[in-house]
Amino acid sequence: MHDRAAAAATAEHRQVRFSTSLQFCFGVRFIGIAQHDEILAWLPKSKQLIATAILAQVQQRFIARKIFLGRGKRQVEVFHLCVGHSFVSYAGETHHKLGANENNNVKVAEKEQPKPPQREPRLKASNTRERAQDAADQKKWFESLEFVLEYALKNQGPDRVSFLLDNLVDRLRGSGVQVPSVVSTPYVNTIPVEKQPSYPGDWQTEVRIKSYIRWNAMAMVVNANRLHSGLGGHISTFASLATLYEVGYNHFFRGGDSDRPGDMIFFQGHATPGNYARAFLERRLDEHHLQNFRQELAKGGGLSSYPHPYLMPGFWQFPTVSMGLGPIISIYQARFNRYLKARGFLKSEEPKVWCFVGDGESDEPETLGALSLAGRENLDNLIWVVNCNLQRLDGPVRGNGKIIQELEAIFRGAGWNVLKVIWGSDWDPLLAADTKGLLVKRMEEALDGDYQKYSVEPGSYTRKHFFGKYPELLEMVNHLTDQQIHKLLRGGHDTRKVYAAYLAAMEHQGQPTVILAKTIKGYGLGEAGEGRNISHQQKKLNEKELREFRQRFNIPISDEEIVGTPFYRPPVDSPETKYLLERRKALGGFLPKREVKAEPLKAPALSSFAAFLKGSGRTEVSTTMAFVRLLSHLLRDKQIGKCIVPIIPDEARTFGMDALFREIGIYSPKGQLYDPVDSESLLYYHETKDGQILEEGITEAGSMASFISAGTAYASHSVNMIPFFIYYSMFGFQRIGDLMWLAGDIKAKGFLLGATAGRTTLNGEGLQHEDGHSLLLASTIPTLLTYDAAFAYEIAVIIQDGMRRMYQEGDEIFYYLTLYNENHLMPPMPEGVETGILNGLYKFKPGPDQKKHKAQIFGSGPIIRSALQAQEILAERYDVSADVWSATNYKLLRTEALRAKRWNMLHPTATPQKSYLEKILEKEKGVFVAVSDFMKIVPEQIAPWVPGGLMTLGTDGFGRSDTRENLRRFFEIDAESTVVATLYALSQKGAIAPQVVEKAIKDLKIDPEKVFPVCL
Ligand SMILES: Cc1ncc(C[n+]2csc(CCOP(=O)(O)OP(=O)(O)O)c2C)c(N)n1
Ligand SMILES: [Mg+2]
Repeated sequence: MHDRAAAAATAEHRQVRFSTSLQFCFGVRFIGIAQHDEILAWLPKSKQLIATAILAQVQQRFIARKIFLGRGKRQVEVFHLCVGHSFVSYAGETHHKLGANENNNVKVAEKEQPKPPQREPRLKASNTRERAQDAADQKKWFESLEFVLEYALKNQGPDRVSFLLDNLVDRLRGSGVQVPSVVSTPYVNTIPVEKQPSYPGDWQTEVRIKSYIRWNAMAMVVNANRLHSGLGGHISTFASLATLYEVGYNHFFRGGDSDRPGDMIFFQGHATPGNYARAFLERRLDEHHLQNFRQELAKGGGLSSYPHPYLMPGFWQFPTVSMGLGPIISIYQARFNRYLKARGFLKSEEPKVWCFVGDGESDEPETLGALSLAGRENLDNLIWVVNCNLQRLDGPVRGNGKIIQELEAIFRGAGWNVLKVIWGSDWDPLLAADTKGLLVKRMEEALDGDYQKYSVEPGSYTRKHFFGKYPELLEMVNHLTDQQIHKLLRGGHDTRKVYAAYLAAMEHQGQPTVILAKTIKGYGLGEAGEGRNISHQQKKLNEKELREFRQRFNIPISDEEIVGTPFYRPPVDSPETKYLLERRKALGGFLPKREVKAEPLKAPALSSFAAFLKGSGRTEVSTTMAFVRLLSHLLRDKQIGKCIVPIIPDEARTFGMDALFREIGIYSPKGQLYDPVDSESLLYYHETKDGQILEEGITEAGSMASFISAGTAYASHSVNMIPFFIYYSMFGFQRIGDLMWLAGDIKAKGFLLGATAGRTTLNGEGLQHEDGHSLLLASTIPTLLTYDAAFAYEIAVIIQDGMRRMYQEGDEIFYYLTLYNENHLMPPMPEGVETGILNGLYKFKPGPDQKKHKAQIFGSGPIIRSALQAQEILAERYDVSADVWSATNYKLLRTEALRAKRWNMLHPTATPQKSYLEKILEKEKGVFVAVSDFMKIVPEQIAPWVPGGLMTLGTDGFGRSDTRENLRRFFEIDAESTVVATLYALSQKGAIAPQVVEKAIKDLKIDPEKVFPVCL
């Protein structure tokens, strides 16, 4: 048998580390089979049972066949403990009291001894005597345990053994021991039938409610598409989810009507018809809403296709339809809830965070990318339900494999509690009769592609191809008709199994839980789409299919009516409506529901930023440094300091923020269990349980998820938190733009700080780091204000006003500010420029009088210095007086101008309106030039409203690593290039001769034949 086991060890298993006693005593969680030959070598060979047990931990198929048949992971864990952990207490030799230090590592309580063994007996013993002693101890422990198990197995049966082992595991867990997990367990339900709690609800009423919801959800999509072909919508996702939702709605999901925040539920994005259909039964929505599904512009309003708080702000809380974003945000949301609790903002009972995930969605890197955070931080306030309907849009998720098994291994490896809900109750008697493990073996053998086929084909097919593989199995289902075989329920459609899993998830402590629920896509649609590859796209049902649907779910709609696919809602005083409402009342109100109850904050007055308004004197500073100082200043503010949430993906030192580590601490649920290497220094790396900084490590996506959680605390926790997420600007919109888009949808508030901005300012870093387009990407988000500040006082004015607007006035917007790392003198704020800074453009330094020609140069960020130098050169050498303007926000200028233009178009006979931009430029003379460290298209946004047009300079093209000077010449945004552009604009207007420009090019040493920096 050992040989067979070894032979069966597949390459994919080998990559998983085997955890032996030493490893898992000290926190390593993974268990696999990579070194199974070594394990076998130190197993007591004569004892087949234990050997099998160990093999079971390394070979799941043996688990299924041998002593762990159908019992799941726990026994396996216990065997790890027994063998790897020197399970002396049960052997009756010594009673160890196992405890855990704060790091959750095993420690033996003081005065208790002996210590747990520190090494693998055979592999690590340092000398012969020790080795012999270890081996002898080990043997005794094995024998003692084995005796107990064999005795129990013989005399009391597997159930009692299971009970015994479960209790031992619980005892260890209760003592804080990190019980390791195997990466995969048999393809059966994790919760055995004997552990299933009884169902507390009125099961039959619930079934009826669920059926009506199913019908209405289907009818919404069918009706919408009948009226307007191509409106889209999805029937089959919710059809697979209905039970998973309904058990939650009737028994678990807590609403937020009390002081406690409601549970935060990330519903599967394209299953919205199910949520709407339920809200209809709850009488939160009416028939006209359902009729206007996906017709949001219809009279009286419609329903958004997917969960969008921006479009339905009283209803949806979490946008989820961009696959992967809901899952990652849910993890950081659960973590942020803990952060709020640790910092004293969340005083009431902690809400649960639920996230419904598609099995196909699990392929998105964002879905699985942050799992380990949830495991590491013991987020037992987080429950994921993966709807394993085995299909995605085009076809099977893992036709040649098993998505549930694959996910189980991943989640377990990341430290999650995994509950598999694979088989419905109909399978319980079959599994009970499966004394030889043949059924489980067959369950393991069949692939997801096969299971999909079983859901589509008649029962005779399953009889022949699934059960028929082994005569004994065939016999086992002799008493079932083909129809009954076809109807054998999958776990995710079985209310009782789902309830058991949810309850276990709610009660589980110390780990997040994932429920892997096996379902059928398009469940109940029959030939119209159940289990079929076209199921995801199915939007229409013919009359026959409608009748079948009605029949299957007992919907009280007559033959005459059925063609019209009417909605059905039981009367107000019906048992169903009463039950439904009573359940929601008992659970604290309706969900989903978004409500803004946060008290406004008082933003500090601009005068409190005096230090930033008066300039930097003779000291050169960058806008990044100015921002960091401003942040420190805000953190000390008595009113709002504590509400600030600095979020940093491992770049605090780059941005000069390391002083904050000690000052306000880095949030860590475990505090700091080690002596930091720099503890002697003033700025040591300080982790603490109530730390204020979210130091996320290298994950911009995770940081953005934290930003979103913090930025929506005003709606989800009724408390205004002010996130400042500072990052390398290149790795913002470009890398995680979809999360930033979602931040707009979810109405997150706060400040995004794109540091190291500018294609030429971050010199030396090259193509992948130098950002000259984040402002452009940012400009696509409607509720985002994007600022490109040049000076410290501008930063102060923008942030002060941002706080006022978002937290005092309640505007549901957010901010993006570029920050640069170029040091220069920060001038004092000129009089009266605040409005100009906020509106996007103001005159910073007028040119000298009495020059022949006039020009206006708009500069942004540190490149305003090119404009200022050009101003001098133009005056001195070319008789041009150039006024220099600071352009802080082209997007806003454009939006304002568009607004005025549109109004004028629609009111052609009224006095035309003028935008801010038009007003401030109308009296200005000369040519207009814009220069910045961003692509030309950024200033070009305002070109239509600039008198005489706009000459733009910018950094189109890939970045390069070189000095700032060289880069600015290369991209033609330095002072000399600005002079030439201004002169050229003047020559274009006929104000000067082209020869003057040509001479300037020569004098200023610009190579007219130099390479064009923009490709193509
Ligand atoms: C990022 C992203 N890519 C693609 C899509 C389009 N899309 C919507 S649903 C879907 C299939 C989802 O399959 P699964 O996650 O298994 O959900 P199911 O409908 O099967 O429950 C796809 C590809 C999307 N919404 N988001
Ligand atoms: Mg799916």
